[in-house]
Amino acid sequence: MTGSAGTARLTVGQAIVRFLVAQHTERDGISHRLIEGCFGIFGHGNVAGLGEALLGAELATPGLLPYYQGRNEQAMVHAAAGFARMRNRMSTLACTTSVGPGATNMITGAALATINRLPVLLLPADVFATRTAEPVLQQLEHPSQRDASANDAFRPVSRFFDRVERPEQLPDALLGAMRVLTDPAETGAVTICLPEDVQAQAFSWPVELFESRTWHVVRSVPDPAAVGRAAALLRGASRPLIVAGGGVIYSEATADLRKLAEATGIPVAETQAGKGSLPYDHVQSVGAVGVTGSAAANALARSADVIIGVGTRWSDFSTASRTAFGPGVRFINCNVAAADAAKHAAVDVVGDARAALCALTDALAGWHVGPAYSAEASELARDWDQRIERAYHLGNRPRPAQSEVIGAVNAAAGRSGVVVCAAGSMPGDLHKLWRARDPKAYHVEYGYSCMGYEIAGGIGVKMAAPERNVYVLVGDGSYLMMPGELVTAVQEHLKIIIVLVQNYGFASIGSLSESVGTQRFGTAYRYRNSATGRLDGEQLPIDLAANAQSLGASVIRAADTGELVQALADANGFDGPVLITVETDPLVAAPESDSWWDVPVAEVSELESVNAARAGYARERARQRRYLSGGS
Ligand SMILES: Cc1ncc(C[n+]2csc(CCOP(=O)(O)OP(=O)(O)O)c2C)c(N)n1
Ligand SMILES: [Mg+2]
Repeated sequence: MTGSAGTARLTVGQAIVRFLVAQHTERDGISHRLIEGCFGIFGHGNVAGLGEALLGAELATPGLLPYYQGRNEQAMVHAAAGFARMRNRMSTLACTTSVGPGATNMITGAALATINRLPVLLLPADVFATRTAEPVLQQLEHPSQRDASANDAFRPVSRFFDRVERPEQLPDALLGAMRVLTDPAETGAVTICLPEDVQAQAFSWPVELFESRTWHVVRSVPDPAAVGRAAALLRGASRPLIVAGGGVIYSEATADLRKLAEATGIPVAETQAGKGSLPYDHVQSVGAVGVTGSAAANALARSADVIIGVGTRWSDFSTASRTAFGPGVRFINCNVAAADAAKHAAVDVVGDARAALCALTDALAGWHVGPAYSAEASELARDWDQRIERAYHLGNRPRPAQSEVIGAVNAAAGRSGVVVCAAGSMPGDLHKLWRARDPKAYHVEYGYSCMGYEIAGGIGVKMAAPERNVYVLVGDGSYLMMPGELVTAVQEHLKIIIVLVQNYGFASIGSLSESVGTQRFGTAYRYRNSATGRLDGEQLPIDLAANAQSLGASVIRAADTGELVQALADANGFDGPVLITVETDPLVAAPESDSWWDVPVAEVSELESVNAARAGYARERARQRRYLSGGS
C-alpha cells in the first residue's frame, strides 16, 4: 500500500516483514538473505500484528518469507540457532510469539544463542503500549516499576534489546538489530519487543526503509604489531599447540588453519565448537582438548609452552577448569572479540580468524617445530585413534556401550552427514570419539548444553542444509524435555534421523553424582517405592518409540549394534523424521581423557561417600591456575 509521496502506509507488523525480506549479508563477495524465514506461535499478542503481516506476505509472494509453525517457542529459537550455525552465521531465522508465556518461553533459547554467539532475531509481543486495556491477559503487573514487563527478562540474555512503543522508533530498532546480528564479535540473540497494539498500528513509513540492504561481514585484519608479538613468542617456543574453536569454522578459515599447521608443524587440538576444523585423520590433528578431550591433546596441553587459541572463548571445559595447561604456559589468542582475545593474559591478536591465521603464517615463514615434537604429537594421536577404534567395536553384552552407538552413527554419516547433540553423556563421548571429516559435520551445542535442543536444533540444521543427512543423537532425558518438535519435522517433511539412546535416566549426572559422593541420587527413572518412600522402585515403563510414532515419526527399534547398523541403513528409505531407539549400558564409560572438571563437592556432610569425594576435590583444585602473567 502506498501513502503520500515517498511513504508507504503499513502496520508495524507489515513494515517489519517488508524490511526483513530486503536484508542481505555479504562476505568474500558472496551474498545471502539474512532472514530466510519466520517461526511463530500466535496468540493475542501477535495474531493481528505479525500474524496478519506474514499472511499478507505469503499470499502476495509465496516463499519470500516462509512461515514455520513451532510447538514450543523455546524450540523455535533452537531451530533458528541451529540454522544460523549451519550457515556460518550469514543467515538466520526470525521468531514471533505472543505476550507472556509465549515470549518468556524464548528466554532459554535466547541464552543459548547468545552464549554460542549465534544470531537469532526474536520478536516477542509485549503488553499494550497505550495501557488502556491493562492488565491484559498474561501481563506481569509490577507493583512499583510500571514500565516493566515479563519481556525485561530478555535483557541479560540478549546482545541487543529494544521495545518499540511508537512506530517512529521502529527504523532505528531494526537497523540496530541487523548490525548486531551480522557483527561476528557482538552477535547473539537480538530481541525487539513489540507491544500488541503497536504491532497492528499503521504509520506512513519513508520508502527508503524498505530498500534492499547489504550488511558486509568484514574480515577485520589484526594489528601487525600484535601479530609480530605473537610470532616472536612462537619463534622462541618448542612445544606450541593450537586450540581451534568455533570461530575457525564460522570464519570459514579451516583451509588457512591447515596451512599454518602444515607450514609450522604445530599440532592442532579442538574445542567442542571447533571440532572438525581439521579432518580427524590429518597427521597433525590431535583431537579434542579439555574435560572431554583425547588423552593425546591433553598430554600435549599439559606440556605445552605456548597455546594458540583461535576463535575460542575458553570455556571451563576447554581449559579443564584451568588445569589443562602447565604453570609456565603462555597464550596467544586470535579472536574477533577483544574480550575473548584478552583472556588468560594472552598476546591478543584481535581480528577475523582467517585474517589472523594468514598473518601468522606469513610472520612465521621459515620457522618449524622440531621433528621430535612432531613425531611425539602424531604418535599420541595414532594411539588415541586406536582407542577410538576399540571403543567403536567393544561388543558389550547384552546392551551395547554408547561408544558402539557413536561408531555405528559415525560410519553411517560418512563424510557429509551431520551429527547433532547437546546434553547428557553423549556430547563428551562425541567430542572424544567422533571422527570428524568435514567442518560442518559436527554440531554439538555445548555452550549452553541445553537438554531439548537436539530435535529442534536438528530441524534447523536440516532446513539450512537439506542436501545433508542429519543424525540427531538424543538421550531419553533430553527427548522428554522437548519431543513436540517432531511434529514440526513431520509437517515440513524434514528427514532427520534421530537415534534415541535409552538408558532410563540421566546417566551423565548419575556418574557425576557418584563422583561427588551423592550416590546417583535422583538420576534414574524409577517408581516411588512405598516401602522406602524413595525413588528406588522398579524401572519406569517408558516407551519413547511409541511416543514418537504417535507424533507421526517413523520408528525402528534396534536391540543391539547389528540392528542399529541395519536401522541406520533402512532410515534412508523413509520420508520425514525417523526415530531409532537403542538401549545402552549406562555403566560402560568412554576412554579416559586424563582430565578434570571443577564441580564443587559438599564441604561438610554426614555421608562418608561425600567426605571421600571432598578429599579428592581439594587435591584437584590445588592444580588450578589463574594464568595472570605473561602479557607483552
Ligand atoms: C535444560 C537442562 N536441564 C538440566 C540440565 C543438566 N543436565 C545435563 S545432562 C542431564 C541429563 C541428560 O539425560 P539424558 O538426555 O537421558 O542423557 P544421559 O545423561 O542419560 O546420557 C541433565 C539433567 C541441562 N543440561 N539442561
Ligand atoms: Mg538418559
